[in-house]
Amino acid sequence: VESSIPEHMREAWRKYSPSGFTTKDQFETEIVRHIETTLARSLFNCDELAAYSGTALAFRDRLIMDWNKTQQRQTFADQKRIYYLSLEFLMGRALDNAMLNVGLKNVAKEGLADLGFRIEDVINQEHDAALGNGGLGRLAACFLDSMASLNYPAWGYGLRYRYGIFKQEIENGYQVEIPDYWLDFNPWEFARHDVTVDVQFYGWVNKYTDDEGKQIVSWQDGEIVTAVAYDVPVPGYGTPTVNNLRLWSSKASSGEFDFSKFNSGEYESAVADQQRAETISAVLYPNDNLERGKELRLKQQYFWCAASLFDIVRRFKKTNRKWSEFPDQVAIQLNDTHPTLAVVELQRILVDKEGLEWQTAWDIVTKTFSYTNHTVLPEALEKWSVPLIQNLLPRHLQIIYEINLSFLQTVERRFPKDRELLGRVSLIEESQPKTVRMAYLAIVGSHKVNGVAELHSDLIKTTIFKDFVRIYGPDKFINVTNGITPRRWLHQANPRLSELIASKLGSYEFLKDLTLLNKLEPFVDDKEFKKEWAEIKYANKVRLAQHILKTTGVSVNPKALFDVQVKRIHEYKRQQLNVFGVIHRYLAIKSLSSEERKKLAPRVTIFGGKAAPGYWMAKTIIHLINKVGEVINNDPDVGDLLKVIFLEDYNVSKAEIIIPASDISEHISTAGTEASGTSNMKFVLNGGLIIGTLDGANIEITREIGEQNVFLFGNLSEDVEDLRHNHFYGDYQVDPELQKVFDLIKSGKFGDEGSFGALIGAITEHGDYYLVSDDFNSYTKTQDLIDETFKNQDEWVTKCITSVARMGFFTSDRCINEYADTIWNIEPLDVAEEKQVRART
Ligand code: GL4
Repeated sequence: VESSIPEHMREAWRKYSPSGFTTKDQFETEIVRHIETTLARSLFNCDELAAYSGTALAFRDRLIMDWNKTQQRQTFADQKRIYYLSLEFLMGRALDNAMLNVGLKNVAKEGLADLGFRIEDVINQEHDAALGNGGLGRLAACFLDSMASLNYPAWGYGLRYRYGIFKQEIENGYQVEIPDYWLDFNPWEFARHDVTVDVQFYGWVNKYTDDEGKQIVSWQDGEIVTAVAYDVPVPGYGTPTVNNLRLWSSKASSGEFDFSKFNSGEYESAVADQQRAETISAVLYPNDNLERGKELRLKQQYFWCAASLFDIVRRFKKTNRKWSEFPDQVAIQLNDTHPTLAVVELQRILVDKEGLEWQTAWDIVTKTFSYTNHTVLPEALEKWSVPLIQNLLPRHLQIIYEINLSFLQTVERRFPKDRELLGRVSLIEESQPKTVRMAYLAIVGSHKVNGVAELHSDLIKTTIFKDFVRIYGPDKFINVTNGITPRRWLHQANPRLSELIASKLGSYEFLKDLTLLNKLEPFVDDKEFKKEWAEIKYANKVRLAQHILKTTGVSVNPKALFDVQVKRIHEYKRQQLNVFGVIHRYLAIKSLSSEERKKLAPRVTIFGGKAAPGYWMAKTIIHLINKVGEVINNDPDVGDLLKVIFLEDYNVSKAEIIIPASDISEHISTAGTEASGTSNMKFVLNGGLIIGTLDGANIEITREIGEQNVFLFGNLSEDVEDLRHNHFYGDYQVDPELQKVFDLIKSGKFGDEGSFGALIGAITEHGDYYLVSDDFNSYTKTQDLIDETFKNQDEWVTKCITSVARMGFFTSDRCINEYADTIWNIEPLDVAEEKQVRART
């Protein structure tokens, strides 16, 4: 390619191509230039937002140079690439991350100081990129960071929602949702108006035989919506690799937009068509672990899958390879079942467009795809109504039926006459209306299926996918335990702790190889080190206390034990267990004399998290927490012994303040319900201990850091079924201490007895599905043990340091390497040469 360009042109290009700032002076030149020209501001009206914008643009320039080179390098290397398809990418802020990854945060800090700004204030101007709900979306973001940091040729594909997850406000104790319009100024994306894909919906299928006797299938008419690519650079840490996250935005296709209508004065209907197209990428569905079969959601899924597949196939075709080599060049990971239509779409492209034989095409498809399951909750498993698909994607429904037919035929041959098995594993559920079981389609269309923590991967094999293990054998189903990026979740969120660790280990190499943390263990007896460790935790708590005061008006004592539960609000995550425990503690305090109270360990219980707007029970839990807080925080008998805080609008950037400030965090889901959890890893990595059930990754965290460093409680997942059964058929009674909590709530102490009664009723009348009562005693006893342990600060800090030292396993780098080796079969790109070039310049 390069040799086709004349030397004098190449020479000029080389001479003038920007090299990027490295010094403070160069940075200041860049930022001032951007503020004055790109933003048309000056010294006299440059506020913090403008300073942020200028800084972001200066760093963007640097990233985009590396981005260009990375893309060229990957094209020349011509290796297999991984495409990560996810409907959610919960990226958070980009500037701090970019500065740290490029390694120029100090340069920026000093440059900004010269210009009259504090770097923290500048960083705080940025709006979070919140294109996700919770753990699933944040995992995708951690994976992008690791894939870039490890130099894998990787692309993310998602949707460019105009509105991310809603902003949460609390009014009179109730959650209120505010739309999250985040695109006013977003320097981190590049609109590629030249990279578009036309995506078809509705219409009908025409099947005929052509003159040569060949079966032709064509999908005709319907409507066309155009996908426009927006590229977001994803910088790796300490490497020249900057990968790409491509987000699709929908707009009316120029062919579709009816100019004749416009001319004839039907402006309104012409504009309505346009708006209908733009609606597809307008808003993120705000549910976590819940599926609601809405047509617009199906449209989003197909729109994004079709655009991404077209793009991937287009890139493959440029290499002029045979179709049989497609799986040697392309791996596609399905992040949950949301992108499962991509399986059907690739089969459609290969058969209908490229003319491959059905079976040849299907072999290519199954070698290309792999699928990650993220939940066993039945209400989260996607099932699309057959009539809905029939109408929106008529050709895809035919293909699904054909896939099903040939799959069931294979099953029938292997297990003759097992009619029930056929019914159970069919991709079509014979319900009213019929539905397509998307998880089953994803399994059939993939060569590997993985769960996200050991227990979860075992559970999917013995419960929801049991029959498929019989059919395909056990090797198709594997475990890849989740991980988190230590760059954002240690170095960025907790810079002082990262620095202290680096001072002991001799370098920041642990950020690239987290297992090096084990070299901290010998320091657990180092007095000076422990003192510094404790000081850093205290400083982080002071910072959070200031945030709490500013946002809630409640003053909390940073010397108290900070007990944190931040995550989506969901009955299975059991924030209700936590708040009932808080009321139990309140009753205990009230029952003591003022002398006895002096012996108690003061505690601040902090909650945060969003409830899906349509999830009434979750909203009621938020309301109860806030009302309990009002009563307890204003009771003079309690004082500093107990404070209850609900932090508004929990998101990635708030997590970066909250997590480093925790002493204890709560991961207390009913055993067998939380597939993995990832905040548990973040808290421990930041020197906090956890209270948790034997669920998800808690189990592996315990194995790594040692049982003596974790506060475990509650029933085991293997006993859950029997316990539930017992609620209805045994002589079952609610825990007596919990009953006292209920009595207080019902007395009206916290108001709103009606709604809160429903929370109680779920436990006392409706079978206590989440086993709150069964685990209550064990939970409160364990909380008492935590109080006792916290009183011995020296022992506590020892536990914290030991735990951090043993957390190396939970980096997303390990996790991505496992995916690369066992599922994707891809290699990182060699960037040694590029690094040398860089070192020379
Ligand atoms: C989730 C799980 O609930 C969570 O345990 C897991 O850590 C996360 C990433 O694998 O995926 N599944 C869904 S759905 N939402 C999640 O956060």
